[in-house]
Amino acid sequence: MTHIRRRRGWEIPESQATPESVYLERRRFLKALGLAGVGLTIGAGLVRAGDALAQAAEPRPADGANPKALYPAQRNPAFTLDRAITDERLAATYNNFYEFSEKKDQVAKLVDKFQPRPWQIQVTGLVEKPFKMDVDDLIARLPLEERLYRHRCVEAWAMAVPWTGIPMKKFIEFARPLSGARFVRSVSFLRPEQAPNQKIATWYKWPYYEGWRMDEMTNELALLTVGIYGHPLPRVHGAPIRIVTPWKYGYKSAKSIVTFEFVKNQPPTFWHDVAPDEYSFLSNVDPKKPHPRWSQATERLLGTEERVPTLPYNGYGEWVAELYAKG
Ligand SMILES: Nc1nc2c(c(=O)[nH]1)N[C@H]1C(S)=C(S)[C@@H](COP(=O)(O)O)O[C@H]1N2
Ligand SMILES: [Mo]
Repeated sequence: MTHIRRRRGWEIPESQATPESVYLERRRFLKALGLAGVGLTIGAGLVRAGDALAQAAEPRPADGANPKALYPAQRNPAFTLDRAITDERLAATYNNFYEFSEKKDQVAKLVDKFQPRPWQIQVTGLVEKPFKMDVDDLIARLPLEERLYRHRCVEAWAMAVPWTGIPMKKFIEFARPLSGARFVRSVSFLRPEQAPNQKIATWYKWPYYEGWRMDEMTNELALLTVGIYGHPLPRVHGAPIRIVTPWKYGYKSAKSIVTFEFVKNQPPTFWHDVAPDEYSFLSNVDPKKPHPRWSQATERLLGTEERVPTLPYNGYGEWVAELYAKG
């Protein structure tokens, strides 16, 4: 990548925004790359360092080896934060995962029966050859990296976490969709015996299903996520595999996916089907467009409880605004 990404106006130097441990970790990482001298500003050096990182293939375990050997994955320095990383325990006890509970503090208490391994991923629809594979085989074959992303729930709380994942673009290349594929949809698990609210909340159309345009999923930001805070995803965050699309409201980041289907037409989505006036297919973060029941102008940061302005595309306009320029 020869393109030099300009620093966005709202960014502050990461050394001011991140906890000391993260700052030190980053120093170590730069040192490993022989770049410790270049400082911490975002510039050509670091962008190129990102490329070097992507190319420095991590050792892969033999089939069946402990997938934990892949963690922590190397951090992609192209993605920086304007706020502190959310405390891990807080992020893991304040969850939207309606298969278990509609109460955020209850999810962590109800996930014990859920068995995210072994787990098969199915790829179907408009692809050269539909297939199924074990999630850990998939993880071992494709490149893993860590990214610091902001996360903005449609309910107006926000967090910032280090995800580990495979660029969705790489996964799509691997899946080999046909040229007629214009959308990707996901389907999450259906296991009422392991997920109590799938039994109780029968008014929802389980399993959870989501969808995105192909140009959104091949955008650099879309991350097929398998880890968080430097280790495999715990159940509460959607083990073993989920999507993260940080420029969209949180519900587009579907958890615990079992199927990806490539389709020709825009697919229905879970929340749009529940309340079409409240949740659109695209659901891009937009401070100017209020939810019918509340403003989206500001957000509450988990942990500090500070209220800060919400940014268009959750601050990721530089990556994705052009996808929507033609309406
Ligand atoms: N399968 C599934 N995925 C889901 C949800 C859900 O209820 N079920 N909730 C969504 C919402 S509203 C948010 S804000 C995020 C929360 O992710 P986290 O708990 O990892 O922070 O997951 C999203 N993905
Ligand atoms: Mo959300």
